[in-house]
Amino acid sequence: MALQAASLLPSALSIPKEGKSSASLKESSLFGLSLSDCVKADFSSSALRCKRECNATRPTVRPIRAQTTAVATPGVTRSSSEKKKTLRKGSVIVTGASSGLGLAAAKSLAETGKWHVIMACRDFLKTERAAKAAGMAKENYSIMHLDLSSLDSVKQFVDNFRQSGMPLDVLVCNAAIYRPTAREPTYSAEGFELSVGTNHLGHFLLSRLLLEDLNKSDYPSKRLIIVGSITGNTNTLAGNVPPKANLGDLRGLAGGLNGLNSSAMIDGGDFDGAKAYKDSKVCNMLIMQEFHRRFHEETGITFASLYPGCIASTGLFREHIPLFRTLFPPFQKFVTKGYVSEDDAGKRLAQVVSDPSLTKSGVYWSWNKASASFENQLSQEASDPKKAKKVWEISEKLVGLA
Ligand code: NDP
Ligand code: PMR
Repeated sequence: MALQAASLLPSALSIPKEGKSSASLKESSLFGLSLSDCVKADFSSSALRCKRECNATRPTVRPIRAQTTAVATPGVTRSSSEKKKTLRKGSVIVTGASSGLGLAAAKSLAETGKWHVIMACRDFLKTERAAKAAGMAKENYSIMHLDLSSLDSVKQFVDNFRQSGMPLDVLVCNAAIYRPTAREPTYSAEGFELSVGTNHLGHFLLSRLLLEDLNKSDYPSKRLIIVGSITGNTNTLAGNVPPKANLGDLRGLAGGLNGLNSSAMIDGGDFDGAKAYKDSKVCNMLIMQEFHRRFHEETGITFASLYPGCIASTGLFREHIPLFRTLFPPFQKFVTKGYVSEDDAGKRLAQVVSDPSLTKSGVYWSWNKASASFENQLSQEASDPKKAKKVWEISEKLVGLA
């Protein structure tokens, strides 16, 4: 089994907090239409994990070595004197690789034989089954436990990863939750509204801690990729479907998003699960740019984000009402024509991880109808450097880095 480490950790706690009145409950919507009868799906993560020691199946801790059939990629040859050296396998962490985009990208990278994928997931068994079902060869992946809704879990993951002795060449922050039918906020282990807590704050701490590891890598192209989305960008039609992303003056974020002495929403408004997701995506895209401004020149690391297309049938919509899940894929296929399959989206993300032509930093990638990548424009809010700096500074305090 490709298990490297899966720790028993206090897992995702989504605890409804007291103190929110029903006046703040939001109607859910289907394609923008109000639906009062939709049912809130319960969200609970698998609480029990297999406890395994980091090196249980890896008796000697050492960096991943090139396979016997290692390929010398022209774009990654380091200098003329080293020309004969073949490049070792790249080592990439993908969060949320148990399904959807993350799994498809993991599969796409693994099957090149040039990458070892560390699937950083909260549900070990689900991930192992998914990797097997996807036909991933066991020497091409490891699974490590990571629950982004717990900062302790994030720190534990970083420790486990370091103990494994593997290098880190690329980090992909992909995992996310979307709670469009939630009528009340639920909270992460540290008491942050769960969508922003998981999608933004968990990834923020993870990438801040792992920056050091990325920096140590001797791989020719080191990258930190944070998955964004069109729905966080109000300069698009999709981004104008209510509720629209809007971080406002960040008063809710500054107050800790705890729903008690501050709002659970970044802008300080009433809770709205769909908006919380879109706001979290704006944070993802802002943070990628702030990383670029702070660290690209000094480290040479490429920081990038992307919108992979509308992958309308992934688990992201698991909490949406059944009617939405039935109609959304054909709507995207035949009406907006924004649909993309999991496989194709996975190839796009894999391109951003490994394509030698996509090394530009500070960029938000999208793909045109011919499936060619291009550098897309972010909305005004999602590209506002002042807001990015503020989100960064507040987030540092919330995750205990400042
Ligand atoms: P999926 O639901 O299929 O994948 C989300 C992944 O995140 C799952 O592996 C899930 O794990 C994981 N995850 C959720 N919560 C946590 C947590 N607390 N700790 C660790 N992992 C967690 O959705 P997608 O593949 O669609 O989404 C992947 C990314 O793509 C997201 O960032 C999303 O915003 C983005 N995106 C998706 C689009 C789409 O149309 N689907 C469009 C644009 C962007 P588990 O299996 O345990 O639930
Ligand atoms: Mg959208 C070109 C038009 C386009 C695209 C590319 C998307 C992508 N959507 C488009 C248009 C529309 N959508 C229109 C016109 C409507 C109103 C009828 C609409 C509605 C809609 C809903 C209700 N769309 C949605 C929802 C969701 O719940 C999804 C969402 O916001 O998840 C956060 C969603 C999405 N539309 C997309 C994409 C990519 C999503 C979901 C994924 C995401 O951003 O992560």
